[in-house]
Amino acid sequence: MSAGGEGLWERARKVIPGGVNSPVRAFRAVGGQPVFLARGDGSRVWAADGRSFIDYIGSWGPLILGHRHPGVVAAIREATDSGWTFGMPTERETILAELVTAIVPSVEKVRFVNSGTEATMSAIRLARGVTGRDAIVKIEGCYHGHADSLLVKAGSGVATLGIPGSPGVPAALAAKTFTIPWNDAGALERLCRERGAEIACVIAEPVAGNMGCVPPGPGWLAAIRETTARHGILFICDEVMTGFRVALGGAQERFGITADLVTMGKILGGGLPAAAYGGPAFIMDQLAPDGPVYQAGTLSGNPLAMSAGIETLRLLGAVPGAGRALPVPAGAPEKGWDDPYGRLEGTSARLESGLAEAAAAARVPVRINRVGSMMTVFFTDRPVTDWDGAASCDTERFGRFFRAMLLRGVLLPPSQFESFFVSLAHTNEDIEQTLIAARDSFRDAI
Ligand code: KE4
Repeated sequence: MSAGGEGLWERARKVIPGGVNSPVRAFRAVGGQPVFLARGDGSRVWAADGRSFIDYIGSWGPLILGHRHPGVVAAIREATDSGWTFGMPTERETILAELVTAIVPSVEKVRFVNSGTEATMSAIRLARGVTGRDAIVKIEGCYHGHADSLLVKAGSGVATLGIPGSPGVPAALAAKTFTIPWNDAGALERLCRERGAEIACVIAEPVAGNMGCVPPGPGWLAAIRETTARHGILFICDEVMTGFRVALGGAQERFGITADLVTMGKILGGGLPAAAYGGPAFIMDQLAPDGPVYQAGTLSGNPLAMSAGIETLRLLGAVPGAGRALPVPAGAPEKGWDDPYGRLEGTSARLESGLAEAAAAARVPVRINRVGSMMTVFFTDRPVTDWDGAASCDTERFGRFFRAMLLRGVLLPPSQFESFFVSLAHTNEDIEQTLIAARDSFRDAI
């Protein structure tokens, strides 16, 4: 089964490993050939052969405004008129930093990098640098990019030292990463009591998006916050996916928590390569050039990406501190939506309930987890509250559902263990079309 990609894929595989620049795009988890896209606009994408799809990947999170929003197009065009990279400071970086520090709780200073991996890798180095401790804790099922210390899998038993999750990760480094189960405050408590003096940080997605969408259980985020504080361990809240997605101030705003360091990405760059990590000034000032912890980047704070990010956050309702006016690019709409997150909640809730009804009508057992405009349809008959629950899903059945939806013009993320995203460009008509496709696709999935 192809969707505009067979010739392109064969060609790509000759010069790019697997024909893709990120493994999940190869459709290994769902079967069939990957779709090669050629264009996107609003809620839709077009394959190279002209077929179009309602898009729920949204570039894996960045496109909360949909593809090619006119405001972001205008911002990018305007930035190209002045030149788009200098390797020297520009005001655009300061404007975006002022926005982030005004809207993201706990962030007084922020350093821009180019990907979520760079953000989490750097935040971990900073945590290790300021605490003088080497060990870190990650949560089973969470993904924070592909830095060595984070590509580990749980050893046998709970909270044991990590073992390499990929060839090329030195065992000695993996052994510095502890892994505990999601939603298991007891495991965190025991680990910190026994090994807390060695641990620099706990890094966690506040809403797991990379085992599929799994919300924090009652008290889970508060337990991470309280337990780490008691042991002098930094809490790194990885909001690369949830930042500006589940609320303008991210999951920290939505769930009322304040981490020590926050990593951001995806929406922050409006779909261009930009990410960041931030926190209180007394920690961030430990970074070079003021402090001893080194981190650098040729294209960090790239004015083109900064412009796309500024316009994206402006359209989502962000205003900088001290009431500064934001630049409105020539040709951009004067203002964004009224209540964008309320609007996203409405379309996302309709999609969730419609999918649940469609699955029930086809007698297919599913569990749908949703936080705001990120959600996952798990093919299982039991609640999914952690990695074990997600891993027990019927991935074959998900694959059949995915392919059936693709044939009916709906593009979902090609893996059971991913979240899909509703954007402000998704109309009620898009949602209804998706639900019509789902009614038949659930039956095909059996
Ligand atoms: P990047 O290095 O891919 O920009 O960001 C890594 C990252 C860090 N933290 C969180 C919470 C993330 O979700 C990600 C990346 N997310 C995946 C989607 N599951 C990116 C898609 C891909 O790997 O192609």
